[in-house]
Amino acid sequence: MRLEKIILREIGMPLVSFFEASFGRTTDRRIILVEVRGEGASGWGEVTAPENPFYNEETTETAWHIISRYVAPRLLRREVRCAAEINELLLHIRGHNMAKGGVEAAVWELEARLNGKPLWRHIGGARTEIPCGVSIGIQNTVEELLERIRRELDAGYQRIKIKIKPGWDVGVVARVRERFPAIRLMADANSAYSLADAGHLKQLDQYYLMMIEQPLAYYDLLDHARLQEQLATPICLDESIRNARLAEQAIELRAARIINIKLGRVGGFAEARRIHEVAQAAGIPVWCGGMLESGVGRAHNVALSTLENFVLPGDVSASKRYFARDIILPPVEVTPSGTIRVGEDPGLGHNLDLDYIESLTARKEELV
Ligand code: OSB
Ligand code: MG
Repeated sequence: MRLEKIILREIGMPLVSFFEASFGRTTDRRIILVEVRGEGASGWGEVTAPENPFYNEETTETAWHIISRYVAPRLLRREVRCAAEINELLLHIRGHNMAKGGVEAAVWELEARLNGKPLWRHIGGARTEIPCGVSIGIQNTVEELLERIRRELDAGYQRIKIKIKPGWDVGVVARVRERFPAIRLMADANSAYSLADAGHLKQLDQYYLMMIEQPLAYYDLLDHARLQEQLATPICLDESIRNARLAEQAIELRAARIINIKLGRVGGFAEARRIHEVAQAAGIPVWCGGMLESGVGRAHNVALSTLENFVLPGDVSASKRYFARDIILPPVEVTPSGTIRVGEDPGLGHNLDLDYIESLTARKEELV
């Protein structure tokens, strides 16, 4: 397979409502779309780096730089055997997984299209319907949070994740539990705590959460293992799991009982599949996380979620929860029972709304 051209587009998309995590509030997305052209077809990917380096080190700006300066020159004008090889070709670029992952995923999509297969089958997916949950950000008041939860439950979503931070944690979870005693509920701290907070976090045990996600530092496995020893609530790692080796280390240390896999954070489908395998072999369930993606990244997340060990509902939800209008047609939709179904159309399984993408484009670069 010869990759002829990589086109980067930065699009601006306002969120229908702000999304707040412990690290800050997002109101407008700046998303890099990657179009990889080769063999007369196009594959599409999305860079999931956020606007600011508050989730991990990457940003929209750094990803643009890394792709245009390092990733594209490495992949263009050479014979690439298969999409599964891209990860290795980019190993010399340290870190910057989201930049690399956006391009890697685009090559998988291109390859799927060239083979006339849906992306989810091409990566080895096993299920045609995936269970969905929602991630609900920190709200201005607990009443607003309760109202949002009710809306998402009415829409059919199978589990609710709320964001927590110091000052918006035990008391909030208590009120959510009081109102919704039987729902599948979990909390994501995005690294807002330290091991010194173990006693405080232990209070969450009484609310029988499915899991607490990434309570401690984004790079720390050892302290998560120490915290897990003290908690009944399972710890799920997100930020800390950047590759399959770290997943092995987390499992061996008992730092996590559940793993959140994000395509971008781990550098694409090849590494996501390796983490999926490592976890499966150890009896650790996984689920697919989200980064407020547009339809392109969302469709990739749906495809990833069809792998066998994605047994827990992911943060993979309908386009309309994020954007008034998505860039793919049809948008990602969720059934009344809180699932997304995949079909047999090749590649992404959605059409790109190219005119709309063009109208959202703030900058564009063609790399040859
Ligand atoms: O930690 O899972 C996270 C959004 C942005 C950055 C980090 C996270 C999130 C979410 C929302 O929780 C996931 C989504 O709905 O796309
Ligand atoms: Mg998270």
